[in-house]
Amino acid sequence: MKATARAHANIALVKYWGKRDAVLNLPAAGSLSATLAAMTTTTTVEWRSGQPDQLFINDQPQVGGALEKARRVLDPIRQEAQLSGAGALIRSENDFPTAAGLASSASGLAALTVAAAKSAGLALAPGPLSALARRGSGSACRSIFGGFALWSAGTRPDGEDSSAVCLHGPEYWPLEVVIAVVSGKKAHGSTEGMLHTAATSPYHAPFLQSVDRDLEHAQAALTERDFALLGRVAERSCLRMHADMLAADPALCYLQPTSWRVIDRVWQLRAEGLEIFFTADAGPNVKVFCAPGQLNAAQAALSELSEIETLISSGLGGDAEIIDA
Ligand code: 2P0
Repeated sequence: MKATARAHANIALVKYWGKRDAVLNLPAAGSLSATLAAMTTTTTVEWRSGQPDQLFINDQPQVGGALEKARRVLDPIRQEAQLSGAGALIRSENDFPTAAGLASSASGLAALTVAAAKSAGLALAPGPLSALARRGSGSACRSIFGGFALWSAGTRPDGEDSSAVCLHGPEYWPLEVVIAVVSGKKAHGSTEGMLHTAATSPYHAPFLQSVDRDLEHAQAALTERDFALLGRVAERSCLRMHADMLAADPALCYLQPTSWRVIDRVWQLRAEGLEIFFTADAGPNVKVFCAPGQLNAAQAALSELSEIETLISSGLGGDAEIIDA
């Protein structure tokens, strides 16, 4: 009744921002991501009869939101595995600095899902594992897969057609990423930010309408290994998402002045010939994707920006997997 799993964080190239069902975490549009080797969560789940669910992240006991998200994954497993009287003891460790504002919910909920299902004796295929992880945190459904993943919005009210698939494994196109960690005031949570944007931004419907075309172009860029096209799509998806957030009332402003300086430097470096592009999520950090062979030059150039706190570099990561059972 005990298993340990490992999963990696993912960065969206075509962004998820908006839900069609907030209880089941069904997105209003699809999204596409790359999974990162360097940001890993390792989670052990042990089912114990007659005990409550307990969650520790980096040895800190969690209550409230984090435990709530975990239960959205644990409850369907408990039901399916007929473990109604049992609670899960969950110990989760991130190998990257959570204090730096790097999202851990995707890798965390993906690792939890894989470990919880295995330890409950359920042999689930990657598709159902992805749909379960989605219930905990939307973007977690993409972290079940290594390389490049596509999460479809689906149309069914029960969400059974809304999970991720692997488009290409990590070896298909070994892109690399430099994450520029930028300090800034604590951002609003993604769930809350999405609901606020959907309720108040006049740009939300146009943003959602633009996603299908971005998904089509991003998939074509991957098929052709066309880095310039992938960068064009990723930057416009990112900036349209931030425009949508900025148009909310009151505005949601996740990017800081330093984030913009990094973005501007990426544009300059690209004009000088480096094959790189940026993306940014619900926080001030900027993620710089590099074509194969471009990482060292990108890292050297970005390290000259003194406002950046840390640079973290990574290749693409593999599937979420059981490492001990
Ligand atoms: C993404 N983000 O596609 C987008 C871009 C942030 C900005 O997915 O409410 O933590 O748990 O489904 O998955 C972050 O949102 O939100 C996210 P919930 P989640 O990566």
